[in-house]
Amino acid sequence: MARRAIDGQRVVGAPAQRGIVVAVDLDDERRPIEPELVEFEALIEAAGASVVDRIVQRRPAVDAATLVGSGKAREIADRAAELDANVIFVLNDLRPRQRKNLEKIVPIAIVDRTMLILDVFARHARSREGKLQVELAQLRYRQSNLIGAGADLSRLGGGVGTRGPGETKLEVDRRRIQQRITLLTRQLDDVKRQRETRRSSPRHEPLAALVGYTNVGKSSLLNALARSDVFVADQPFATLDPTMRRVYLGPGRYARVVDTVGFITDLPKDLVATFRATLEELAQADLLVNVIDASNPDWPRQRVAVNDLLHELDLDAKSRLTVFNKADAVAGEVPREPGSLAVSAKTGAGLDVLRAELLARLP
Ligand SMILES: Nc1nc2c(ncn2[C@@H]2O[C@H](COP(=O)(O)OP(=O)(O)OP(=O)(O)O)[C@@H](O)[C@H]2O)c(=O)[nH]1
Ligand SMILES: [Mg+2]
Repeated sequence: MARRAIDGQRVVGAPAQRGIVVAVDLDDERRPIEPELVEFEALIEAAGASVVDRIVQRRPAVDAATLVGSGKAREIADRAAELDANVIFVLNDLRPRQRKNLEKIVPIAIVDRTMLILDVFARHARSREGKLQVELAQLRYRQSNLIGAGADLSRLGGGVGTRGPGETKLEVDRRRIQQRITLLTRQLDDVKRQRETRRSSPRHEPLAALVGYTNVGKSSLLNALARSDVFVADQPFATLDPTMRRVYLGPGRYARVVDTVGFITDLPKDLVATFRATLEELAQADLLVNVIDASNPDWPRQRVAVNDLLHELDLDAKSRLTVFNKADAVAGEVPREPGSLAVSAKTGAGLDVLRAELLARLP
């Protein structure tokens, strides 16, 4: 059976992963679980796995030892055997101790939300820098959470990864992981230096950066504005590498518009750390165009996540323009706020107003 080395390639043609979604619902009315589950399942799909069941346990707090209650854990194990599932996807944060205990009761791979997001990133990374960044984030996360290679999504499938690795295997893994981290860090430094050299070339046209939650239509908007053909897909994290296009605003006036990686609630810390260099390019922008998916009833929650991340990236002081996209798909009224615009990247509605606004707001 072909296996994926720590630094190796994805196994081609590996059998599909059949997953059970597991979540603890803390019944917090400020944080309803349903939208989070919907988003979680979209991530699972983007990672190429399928959901065969969903088990949600409602309780006032997570179990300190096993996350779900131990009775529930046994129920999950039975269900997994019955449905021939080879992975459980856990929505809540999982401490190393909880993971270890849970592994003993449910003897299949356990993948948490962070690992899932990292896996989707790994699948979608195209540039050398993107690939290095994702692998580094994966290894760091694995290292700090004592996760063995048995839980590697891309290795799952018939017979593989049905159990966590033994202690000795883990020791070997750990040493190799550390060596690999050192190497990746060095390579990334090189890439960064090269980019800085490129950046120092003269730029005279103003720069607007599209920011927003994942899947809101940032790339579509760039395409509509620049008449370009950047990759667009109805799934989270279709874009990872920043893409810049020149956009015509009016006679003799152009702007550079950059499309970047989308945000998500609780974006894994290891990812923010490794992607900081990419995101730092936002600091170069004259204007942040905050794109919102007006057709998604969950947009207010998404907006909070975006604001939190912009704050974390020290971008609070940047000039911002709020754009409600997918206006064509809104049932009822498009949300309006002072200074905001409603557009549709799909139909082109509102793009003239957006161009005019960019012209007025950019230096
Ligand atoms: N109805 C409608 N759909 C849209 C519109 N803009 C984008 N979409 C769809 O929304 C989905 C996501 O679009 P993308 O442009 O890939 O979104 P993104 O923000 O770049 O997403 P990531 O790069 O994955 O973060 C695609 O299926 C698009 O076709 C719009 O104005 N109206
Ligand atoms: Mg995109």
